[in-house]
Amino acid sequence: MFLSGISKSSRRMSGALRCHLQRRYSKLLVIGALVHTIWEVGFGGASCILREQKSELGSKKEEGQMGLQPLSRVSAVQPSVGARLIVVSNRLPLTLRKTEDGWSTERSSGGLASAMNPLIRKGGGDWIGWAGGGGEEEDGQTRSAILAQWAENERCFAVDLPEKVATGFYEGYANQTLWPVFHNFPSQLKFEAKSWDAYVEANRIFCEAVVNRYKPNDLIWVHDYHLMLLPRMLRDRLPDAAIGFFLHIPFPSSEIFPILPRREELLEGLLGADLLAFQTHGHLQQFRAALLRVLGMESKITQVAVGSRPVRLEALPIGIAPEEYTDLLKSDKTTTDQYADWIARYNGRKVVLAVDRLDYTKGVIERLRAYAHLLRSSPELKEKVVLIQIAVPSREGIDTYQDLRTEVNRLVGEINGKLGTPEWTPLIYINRSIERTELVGLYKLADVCWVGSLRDGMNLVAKEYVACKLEGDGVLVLSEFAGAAAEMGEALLINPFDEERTAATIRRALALDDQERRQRMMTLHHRVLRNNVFRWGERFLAALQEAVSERGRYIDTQPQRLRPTEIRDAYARAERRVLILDYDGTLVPFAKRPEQASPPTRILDLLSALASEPQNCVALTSGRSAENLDRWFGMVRGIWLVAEHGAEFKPPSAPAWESLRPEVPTEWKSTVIPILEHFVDRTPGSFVEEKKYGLVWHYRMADPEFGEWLANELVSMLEAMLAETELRAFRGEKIVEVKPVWANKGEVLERLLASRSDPDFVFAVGDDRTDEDLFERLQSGAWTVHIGLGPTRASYVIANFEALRRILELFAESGNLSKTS
Ligand code: ADQ
Repeated sequence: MFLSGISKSSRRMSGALRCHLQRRYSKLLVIGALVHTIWEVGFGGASCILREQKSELGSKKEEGQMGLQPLSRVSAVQPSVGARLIVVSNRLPLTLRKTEDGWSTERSSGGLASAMNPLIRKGGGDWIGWAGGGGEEEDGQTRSAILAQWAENERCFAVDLPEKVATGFYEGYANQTLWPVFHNFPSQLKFEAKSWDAYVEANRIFCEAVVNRYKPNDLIWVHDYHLMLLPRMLRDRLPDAAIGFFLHIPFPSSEIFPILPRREELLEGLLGADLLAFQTHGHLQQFRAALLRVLGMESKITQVAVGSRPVRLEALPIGIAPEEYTDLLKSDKTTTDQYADWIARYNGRKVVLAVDRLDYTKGVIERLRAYAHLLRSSPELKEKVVLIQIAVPSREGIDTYQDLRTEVNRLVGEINGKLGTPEWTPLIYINRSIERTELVGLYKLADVCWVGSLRDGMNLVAKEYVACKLEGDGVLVLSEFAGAAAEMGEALLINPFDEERTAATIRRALALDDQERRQRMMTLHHRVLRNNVFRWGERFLAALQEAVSERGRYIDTQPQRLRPTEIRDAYARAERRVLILDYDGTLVPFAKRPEQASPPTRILDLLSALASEPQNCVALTSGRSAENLDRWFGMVRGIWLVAEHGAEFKPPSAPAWESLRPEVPTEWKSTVIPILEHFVDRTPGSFVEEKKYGLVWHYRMADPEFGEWLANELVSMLEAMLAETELRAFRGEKIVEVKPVWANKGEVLERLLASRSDPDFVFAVGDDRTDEDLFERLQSGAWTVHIGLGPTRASYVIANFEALRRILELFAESGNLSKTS
């Protein structure tokens, strides 16, 4: 049967797939509704839905567009072993504040500073970032003197942002638009065009600062969501520079990312880098899905091609510098004294610890509610447990954060007021930054560390706690929505949105038996020590250097322009030739409807002339149906016809078509057709074509931007649905096609080559993805030719169908010449 040969589950496809499709179909309707909403509401309207890819991203070939633009070539640099590092992040590890007593320098808080500080201290490098704003005008000279000292002593180079730019950039687009969307909180999204302008301007100012410090061979490492436009800006100014980007926060799902205003610019901004690294594979996959859906760009797991330049993609989970914590534990007096204090204070009580920036993504409110639930439902814990919640103030200029603070304060009062006793305060709430020495003492003290992020790139607190558990005591309770969960499976995982079960997990953590606790903790401890921040930094920089070298190799493997005279000479010299020609987009331009692209007489004559040469085996390969090819090319003698991308073929003068597989199942079509029809309903001008083996959704006549957008949506949806079957969905020129995976031009190649033993000239030409299967199978001696721009495995490129006709005419002429000579 049709689906045999892949897996048992896929053999049961018709029923299983049907259910699967039905389940997915309901999702499709939701997505369809979302698509519709965005279309209706606008978010900037159609103009922001999908812009044509441009400049380095390559422009899409349109009918009648002749010229092939030269590929932009960025030369390869070989960074030397001791290459200098330039780190660029929004904040420097130092923050300058204007106080009543003058200027004060503080250490910046937060995960990025915690991670990068030890790395830079150990490995060296210049750090460019914003020093914090305010007061520049009043006391500019002293301020400049302090910043000069930072540069001299700490290699920290401050970027000054005008106040308006700083506010729009930091509190505006970065933290009220990007932050909520990237953490899957679309309801918190706020957008103003002027804050976007400030974001662009801030990135531009950072770009100037980097360009001013840059020397050839430097490695530039850009950090996080504040600077997503910077890689592209830098690439334009420093085309040869080695540029890496690390995203500390999660990348949102492909259903949420598209709601982001200015999403295309952000993706294009990132693609200026040589290396894009994410905290987890999940985030990386979401990024790839966004590329496909928003820019229509396909990518491999580890790479995406931007014109002729590869961008490497990596998942590199960040670590901590464990010694920064363990050294304090072992030998710091303040830590030891403070630990002794805490022990005395909480003697006999179990301590649960939570440490967060006060941010709605960290799940503080959800934690407090779950804690209240725990206390109410577990009377045996009365006076036996204390939750210490450390909450460092964050982004207080933003209303949402003030609301959060108010609600947290209310809950703290309620818990202690209603559930505490005169002898027992169940919740200790510390709403300030605390010293590392104190934090380490708390980590050592805590029986349980409760990380309840609703969404988090990684979460370093989880790793810091585990690092401090030298003896393997303590239990980590970790949200499954923190990136850390991907590599800390020995923690007790929670869904922080589920108050009741979270409370049950905390109860379990408090009662976990000694052996299990130690086993879990020691495994985590060793892993955190091993996968530390230095290893992460080394891996990032090694990947960046490799990505830059790859740029050089990649250029070497890019197709060359085909010189007509060169191939004509090779053709003329050959005695056993195979010519494999795609049809639509290759021999003829695309027409509005498939039936309108009938072959002009000139093409039929050329094919006849080439097929009549005894040295030639000529094959016409197409995605069209056998019936269509028979109608148009049935009269051309001596030609092979290959229909439906290789599913069926007809050798010259054979009476009937042969199929690559004996049986032709069709039952799946009745499930996929309604989905395609749903897209037809939403997309005026589009239609469904049913072929013997496949189904095609054509949208050439639809609004181009909307059509492209929906096509990406449809492919990602179908790909997920069809994953375990022999069917695949792919995009062609203004089409989405579903067909069996074995129906490809590469499969039929063997039959073709067998008909011309030991050929000394193989010429294959095509313009779309289906031709890539063929190019991949052909050996290096073959003349594989791709028409137009875009990534290809072919060895050569030519501009368009007209250039191909000229080459075929040269072939035909040289055949005539050899006959007359
Ligand atoms: P953050 O959102 O800042 O970082 P996180 O990873 O938890 O989140 O790091 C917080 C850091 O601040 C930790 O080093 C912690 O010890 C420290 N800290 C927290 N509260 C404190 C307090 N009250 N006093 C002193 N120090 C405190 C972003 C992403 C994360 C990602 C990091 C690193 O949001 O998902 O893990 O970057 O990539």
